[in-house]
Amino acid sequence: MFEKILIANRGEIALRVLRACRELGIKTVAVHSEADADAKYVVLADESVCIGPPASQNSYLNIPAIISAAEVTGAEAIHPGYGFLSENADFAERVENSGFVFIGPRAETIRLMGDKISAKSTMKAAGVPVVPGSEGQLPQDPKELKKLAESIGYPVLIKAAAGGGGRGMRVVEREEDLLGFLDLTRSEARNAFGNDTVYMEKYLGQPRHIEIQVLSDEHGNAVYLGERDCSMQRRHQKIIEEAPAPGISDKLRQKIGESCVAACKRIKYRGAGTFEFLYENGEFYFIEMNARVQVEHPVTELITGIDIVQEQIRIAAGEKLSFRQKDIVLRGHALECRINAEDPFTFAPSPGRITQYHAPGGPGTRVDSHIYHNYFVPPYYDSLIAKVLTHGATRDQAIARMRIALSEMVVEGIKTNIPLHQQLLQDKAFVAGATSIHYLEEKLARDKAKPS
Ligand code: MV4
Repeated sequence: MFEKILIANRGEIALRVLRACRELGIKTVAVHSEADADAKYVVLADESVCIGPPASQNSYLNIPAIISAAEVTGAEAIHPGYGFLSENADFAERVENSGFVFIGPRAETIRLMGDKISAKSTMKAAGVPVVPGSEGQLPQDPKELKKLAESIGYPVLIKAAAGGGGRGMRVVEREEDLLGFLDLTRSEARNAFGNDTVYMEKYLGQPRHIEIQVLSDEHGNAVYLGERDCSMQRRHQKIIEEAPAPGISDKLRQKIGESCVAACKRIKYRGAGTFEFLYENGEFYFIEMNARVQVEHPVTELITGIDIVQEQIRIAAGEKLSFRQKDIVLRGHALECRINAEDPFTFAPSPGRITQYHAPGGPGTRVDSHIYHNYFVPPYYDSLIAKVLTHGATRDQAIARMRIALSEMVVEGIKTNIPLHQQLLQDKAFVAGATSIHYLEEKLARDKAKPS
């Protein structure tokens, strides 16, 4: 096992990784920007290194500064968390070429999954069900393009190969828009990603977003840890996640889970990963793979009892998974509410000093947060300040516990989206487990038109 790990991230996930290291008896190095000098994880870490000014570009994305910090502190491995450099194949490569272990997949796997066309064709070949669409690159000939769209069936969706997470997509409802929208998406992709490769898929109108968590070691062992439903989102920012997904049978879970495990073995996947699916009319359709730990990983931890971050570290250290698929039992139901420093209804960011803070607690409640009384939420980064999680024997119990947790939580001095969460926890469709990826935006539009 490693003796010292450098944590190349900030906020709640830096603290989450730090806690995993401490439990494994591993020393930690925190790297931080000038704006995060008084962060909790910086104080708790065994060592810390300031890597630059507040802007992420000059600090948390500053590859030479992070590698130098690992060199001067004698860290053996680097945990990238999520966001920032976590899915940057060049970073993973430079970390390994500098003699450190990257806690995540091999650079080549990150690159494969970063190109959404190669990710999809890899998964299809491995037996994972994918959204019907073009195979590889699109034809040049307009007639061929129209024939392809016709055979997929309108509406179709044009997606950038270098996109993902909702960037670089356009729905085409009818043939007369096809060529124009294709050019538009291509030029947007060229501007945004420096790569104008696009592909085409059947557009699914009302899907849910369900993802499968996997762990895969370097000895050919892989497991799936069930699924999460992340349909409650706005502008591709998830706000509530849960596990298991409402209405997924054990049989269907097993079928889709086994296909993900087969894919992991086939590509020799290393570490924790997530297969993202759209789920509509009882069918799963793969869209993307995330080659990192995700914000919402704790809902899976609560129902499986497995510490995903510790497993990432063990796998990176070359250990074998200590459990098999049959050892994994899903117990009860878990919810996560992402608490953001923002206006609950306009979504305008609300950085500033926290003048009062009381965290919720009690049976089945977990709070992952780096904030504290008098903490200053800096304006430079993501607005996530806390993840409030509840676990119960049933979904209803997890919901009841979440209502209580949110009612106990006090964050003053800044605005938070707690009031929005409180509304959603009373929402009929949410409580019935009957939403889709468009539900929240449609609800917000309705509420705006007709304030209750
Ligand atoms: C889709 C889709 C409908 N049909 N693909 C958006 C983010 C990116 N990961 C894929 N996305 C979508 N792909 C087909 N063929 C709808 C979305 C989508 C979405 C997906 C997951 C979560 C939220 C979403 C919000 C809008 C659109």
